[in-house]
Amino acid sequence: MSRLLVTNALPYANGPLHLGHLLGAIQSDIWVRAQRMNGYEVSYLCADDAHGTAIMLAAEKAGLTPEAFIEEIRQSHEQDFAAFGVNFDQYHSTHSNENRKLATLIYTRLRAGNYVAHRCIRQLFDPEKQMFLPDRYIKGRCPKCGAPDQYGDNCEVCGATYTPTDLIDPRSTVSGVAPVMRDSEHYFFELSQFESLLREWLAGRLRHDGRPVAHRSIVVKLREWLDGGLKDWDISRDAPYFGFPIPDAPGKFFYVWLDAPVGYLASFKALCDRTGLIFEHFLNADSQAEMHHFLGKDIINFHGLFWPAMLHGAGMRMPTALHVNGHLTVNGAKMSKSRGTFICARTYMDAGLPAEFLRYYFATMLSDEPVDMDLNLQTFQELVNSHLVGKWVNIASRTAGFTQKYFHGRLADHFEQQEATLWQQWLALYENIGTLYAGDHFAEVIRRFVTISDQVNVYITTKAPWVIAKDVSRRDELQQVCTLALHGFRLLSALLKPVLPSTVAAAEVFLDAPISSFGDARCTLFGHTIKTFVPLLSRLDPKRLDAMVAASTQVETAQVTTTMPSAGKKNMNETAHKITPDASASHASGTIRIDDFAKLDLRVGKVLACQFVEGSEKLLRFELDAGELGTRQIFSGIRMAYSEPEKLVGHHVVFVANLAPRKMRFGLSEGMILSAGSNDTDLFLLEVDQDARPGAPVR
Ligand code: B3M
Ligand code: ZN
Repeated sequence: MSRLLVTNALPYANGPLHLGHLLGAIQSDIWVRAQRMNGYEVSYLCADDAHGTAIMLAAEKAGLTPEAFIEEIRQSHEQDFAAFGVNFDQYHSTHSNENRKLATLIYTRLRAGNYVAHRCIRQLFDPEKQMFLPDRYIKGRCPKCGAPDQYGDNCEVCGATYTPTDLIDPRSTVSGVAPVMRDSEHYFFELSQFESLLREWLAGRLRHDGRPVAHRSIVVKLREWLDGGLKDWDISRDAPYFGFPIPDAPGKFFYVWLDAPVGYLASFKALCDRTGLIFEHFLNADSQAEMHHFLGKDIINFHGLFWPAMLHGAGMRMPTALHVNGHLTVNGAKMSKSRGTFICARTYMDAGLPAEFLRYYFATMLSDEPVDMDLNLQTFQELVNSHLVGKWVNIASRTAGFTQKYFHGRLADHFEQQEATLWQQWLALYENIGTLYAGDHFAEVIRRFVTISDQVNVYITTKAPWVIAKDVSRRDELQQVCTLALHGFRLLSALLKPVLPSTVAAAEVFLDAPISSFGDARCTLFGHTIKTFVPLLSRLDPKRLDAMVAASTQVETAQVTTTMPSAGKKNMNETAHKITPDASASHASGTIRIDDFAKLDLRVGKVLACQFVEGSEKLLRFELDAGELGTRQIFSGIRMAYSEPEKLVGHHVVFVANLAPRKMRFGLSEGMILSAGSNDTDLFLLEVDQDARPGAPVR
């Protein structure tokens, strides 16, 4: 009962992750983190879905073996998930030994149970390429309206649906030749034998708590399919195919969707082998462990019909629950490359946007209902700035300074009556947070967050600690205000922890009090000493969103010319901005006019952060407070001259603010910091007096 297997839908190994993938993964990651805080032991699994015709052909086009092709993509997927804090215990591949063994085992058991039938089917065949063609690899003229270049299943011009054999003048999109009809023996999984079992399972009658396996709307949909009569499922494909061979069936391979969900188990098997967990305890038919699948609404037939039937037919346990999410739109429309809203995970990170902002935005809208979600970039910016910076972090920044200055960081020993009453009020609002998370009601959690943080902020504003602080006789009162506010801050931090794991970790360091369960934050910290406050988050700068959209628009052309999704990145330059004399601005004599100089927008920037850049010997990454210009990220090639970058924090430097932003391998560089000197090691930052205001123009 206290152990959970949690899976996230497996992305195909044929392209980079985009924000749509992240929606589901962030949802499952938040759920897993919350369940751990609820006291469960969780194994959180994912893998790349590496088989099938599409991947086979994409690898061929890229001039790679399928194995090499999928391996490169797997690595990029793993990195991208990690960058968004999606923390799988095991990230595996369906093209693995574990999966071959398990898929073969399950199939063998299904065959032994008489659930597999053979039948001959007629299918279009590419005589040039010597392969059977899935419907989407055939194009021709629409049989209804005559529109050219239509796919094998429906016409995008008149909307007619048909089968590929109806097309006029059909062509294989692989070779361009006309396909021919051919017979082939296929293997079918007889799903109809499982109808009554699936009805029981769907109703939740196989769960020990009797709860439904999925949201009502999903159960209704799955039941419609059951009512309509279950058709046998074609699980074989003919060679050439990238997949696992079917035992005792030369030239036949498992259809990609047969071994894809088995990939969940393969990933878990690899985890067991690594950590000593016992696979059978989780997968035996009588296992008490729960198995939760997170997936998109377009693949519920696989997870809600075929997969539970396969598991049961093979003598294994069935899934406990399906958590289904809708699709992601960006700015109200389907993600589109021409609008710059087909946004890859990498592009978001490279624009210097904090991953946890996206996690927060998704959380504000997620519920147990599989509805589509819109990422409105304007709302996104307003929401994270107002909620996270304006409400949550603000509580700490308004009270931590006084706590340090007047009490050496020490909190009061008790609450006075008013404070005790408010604390109880907030605890009441915090009630059931763990249960809300467990039921996928993230948006409701966030509503509680907003209510509590508004109350804490109203309390601070009403008390006005900045006024009380001026009166030495009111020190106790001041300590009460800070103590209660910081307790509120901690409660909110615990609430947010599954959503913002790394930011809350920094809050825990500041409070010097760990949060490992939701209950932890209910305990008071009387007499406790906190650490110095460091700003946890800075406001989202809209320029970064613009940069992300601009970079996404460019990606389209980059992807047209490169077959490998990551190949585009290799062209990106590592070197930072260098001054290159602009011929048009310089005169023959080598002098410039004042209006040439005026083109430079030089500004004072205060260094908020300065770090080494992993993988670069030359660069330091700066984050500057640029006053009214917001914050700026700038990569500067002065690493060799500054071996302790953290010492630059707090310094005031001069930078060119109107240099066009430049996309680098490590992120967006938004300007150039001025330094004096002539070579890599002999460089000195131009500094400005500490009193200069960040953002002040330099003339
Ligand atoms: N690879 C991706 C999709 O259809 C597919 C999921 C497999 S989950 C076992 O969304
Ligand atoms: Zn048509």
